Amino acid sequence: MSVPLIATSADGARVSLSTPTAMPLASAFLWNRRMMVQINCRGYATAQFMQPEPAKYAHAPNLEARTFMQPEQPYYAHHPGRFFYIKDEDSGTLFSVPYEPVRAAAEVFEFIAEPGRIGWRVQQDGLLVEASMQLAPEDVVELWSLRVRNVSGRVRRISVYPYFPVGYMSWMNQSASYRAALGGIVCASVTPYQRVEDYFKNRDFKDLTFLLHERAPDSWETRQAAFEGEGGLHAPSALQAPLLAAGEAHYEMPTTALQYRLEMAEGTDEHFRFLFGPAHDEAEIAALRARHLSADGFAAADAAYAHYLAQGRGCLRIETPEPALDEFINHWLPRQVYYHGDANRLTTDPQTRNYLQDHMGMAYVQPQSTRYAILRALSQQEASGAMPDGILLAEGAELKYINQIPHTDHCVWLPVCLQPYLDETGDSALLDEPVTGSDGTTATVFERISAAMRWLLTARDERGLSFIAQGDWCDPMNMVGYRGRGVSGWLTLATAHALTLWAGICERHGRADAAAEFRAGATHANAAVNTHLWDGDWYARGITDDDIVFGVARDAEGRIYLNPQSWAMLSGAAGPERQTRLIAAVEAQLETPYGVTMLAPAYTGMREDVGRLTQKFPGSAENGSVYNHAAAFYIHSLYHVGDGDRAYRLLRQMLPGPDPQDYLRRGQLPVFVPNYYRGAWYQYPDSAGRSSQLFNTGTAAWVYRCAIEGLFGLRGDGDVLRIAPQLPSHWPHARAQRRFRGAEFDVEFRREADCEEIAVSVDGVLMAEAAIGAIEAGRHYRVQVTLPLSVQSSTLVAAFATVSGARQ
Ligand code: CEZ
Repeated sequence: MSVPLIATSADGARVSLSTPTAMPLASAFLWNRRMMVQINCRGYATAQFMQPEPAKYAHAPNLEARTFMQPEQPYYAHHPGRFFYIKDEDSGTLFSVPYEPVRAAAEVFEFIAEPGRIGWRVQQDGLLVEASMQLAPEDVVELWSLRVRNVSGRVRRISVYPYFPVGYMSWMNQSASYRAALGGIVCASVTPYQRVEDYFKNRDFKDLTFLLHERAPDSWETRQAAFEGEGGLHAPSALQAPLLAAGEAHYEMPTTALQYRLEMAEGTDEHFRFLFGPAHDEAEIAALRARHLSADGFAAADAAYAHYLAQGRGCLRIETPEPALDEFINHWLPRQVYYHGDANRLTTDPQTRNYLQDHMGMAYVQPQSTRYAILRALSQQEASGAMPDGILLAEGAELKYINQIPHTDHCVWLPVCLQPYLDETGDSALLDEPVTGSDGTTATVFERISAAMRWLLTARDERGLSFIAQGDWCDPMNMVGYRGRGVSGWLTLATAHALTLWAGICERHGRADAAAEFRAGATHANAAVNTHLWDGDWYARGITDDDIVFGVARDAEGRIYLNPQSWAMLSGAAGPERQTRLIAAVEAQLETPYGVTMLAPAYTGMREDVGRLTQKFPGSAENGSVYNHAAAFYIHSLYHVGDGDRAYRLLRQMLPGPDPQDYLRRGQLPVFVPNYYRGAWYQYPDSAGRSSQLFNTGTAAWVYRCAIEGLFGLRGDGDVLRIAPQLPSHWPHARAQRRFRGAEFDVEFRREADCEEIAVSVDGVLMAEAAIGAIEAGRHYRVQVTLPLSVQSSTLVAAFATVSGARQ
């Protein structure tokens, strides 16, 4: 029987990959509020922790270190990973787990991703090795377990060598030694700096990296050069000796390697536990050891981490004709949303748009966190009403990197993210909450968002089109308007959409005057786009400083961009006829088997009036990949206009599998949605579809929202739960459990031949409309939804119009 490439457990919470070579970059991640680790099936890892800025403890040299590289410190090939070498002492045979660095083909290989653990099961040379990593919810430390079982039918004499390279730590000071009292290897360094003031910042850094063991080893090595020697990483010279040399590293590349010499009878097990991580001093290392390095400590961390994850389990459980979708939406998608919202992508100054969209996702997971985020963001609003480029989360944090580049879209995300929060919670009191800004002034949420909307209305040119400065949602579109004149078509549409949403909120909360003002603003912005940016079959992306319209049919590259099309549907700029045309244009020019790309054709060289976006490799990132965040906007807009079948098709394309060929092409496990899949599939057909493996992406929040409110149509609206599903017409039935306002709704959807329009009954009683009111927290509702056999999109459009009419 052949082993499937990818297998999932019956409950979908365990995904495993049966080879380390077919999808070499396939990865999974664990995190807590202070750290994250992403590790791939072969054992290469990227880890990061907050102190409070992001830092590494087993790292590639940072830029600064490279600049100041000393000639006597050659830059060794760096390989951040977690490896276990296993050597047969009699035959000399060597292999390693997970797969790197020896790369010997195993008899059995399994890379296993679970929500709270990442592990491997590898059988080789008569030995079954199980390795796994878990985290504790509060501390910065990796908890590693290793179990070796002799299944060879004879006595075995082996050496087991955990090898966790640390990399080049510092050109100022780096060393390592074995510390018997602490029970492990400690690598020490001084973070490089030159400005005196940095000394005081760095003084509390965790400049130590440790590997602690539970069982005392037979020997160890702490010098990377001595360990790897002439054999290199694949066959370290040090493994040829009976024992590692127990060396100390004095200003040379440190490392952590241990050796256990074992004699194992047939059928016996050896079990090891290790801790790996950064620390400030020995006391901290000792405390981590005491807390975690035991069977009880691991079990406690496991339970605590499971509890942590359970708090982010989301509000939807589904059962559909597509098990792969169920697994992803029930287990992995809310987890990814929770990661973004709870850890803020491990930054102290998240981009404002990311912060708000990530917390839009949290409205379905932990709404109190969304509330906090909205208040926190508004407390940093500028006097003009503009929102800053990033939101500072920690004391002493500063706006860095991309947040020093002026982008003009941040205000848009306030109502876009507030709307679902209000729908989800009904917490209209938030609007009257006073917020004191950094300048000391106090204004309510209502006043502050109104000011932000007025800022959007003023930041436009004489035509009514929004200035782009050095970027909008698209970070690297930095040269369209850097001279102060260029405008963004997308941003003008997004402004119209934000204003309309905000007008709806104003209306509902008795602010009719404000509603009228903002509605008029939206109409004006939409009209400006329709006048200046409609290109015949789709909307242009913008107009440059030199008054050149781009993203239009005459452009050989970047002819059509996705975002203006999506947001023209959301904002209402596109009437039915334009909608039909632009959807057809997107289908013809942007759709691929792996989802819808963000622009096409990809740029092949710098276009100086667009910017560094055009310098990215064709088909990567914003330059024409299937950029899932933008694809999710499009899907959301398709649900908005009632094109549920198309929306579902594209949503489904965002997830890899279950066809093995699709997994192989994307190289991505169905445990998170990556920020992009490669596009440019005419130019580079071989790499088209390949995953970026990056799990930081606004996509997660939007896809979760699309599933809840679009696909299943279970959306809050004032005091009621509206039911307006847009299930794909080929689904005869589906089931959803929706948690909403403290109640549980068990919803069964069924298509029936004699059904002409949606009918909803609750606990056996037919409702007058497709909505459930007077919701009692704690109650369990049994809901039956009957749908016509083949849903006419017109019915859905009509249903949607009722809902959005009531909302706006
Ligand atoms: O960053 C994301 C940003 O975090 O790109 C999105 C933007 O909306 C998000 O706020 C689209 O531009 O070149 C760049 O600066 C890129 O823009 C990246 O930093 C990009 C990363 O790929 C993360 O996804």
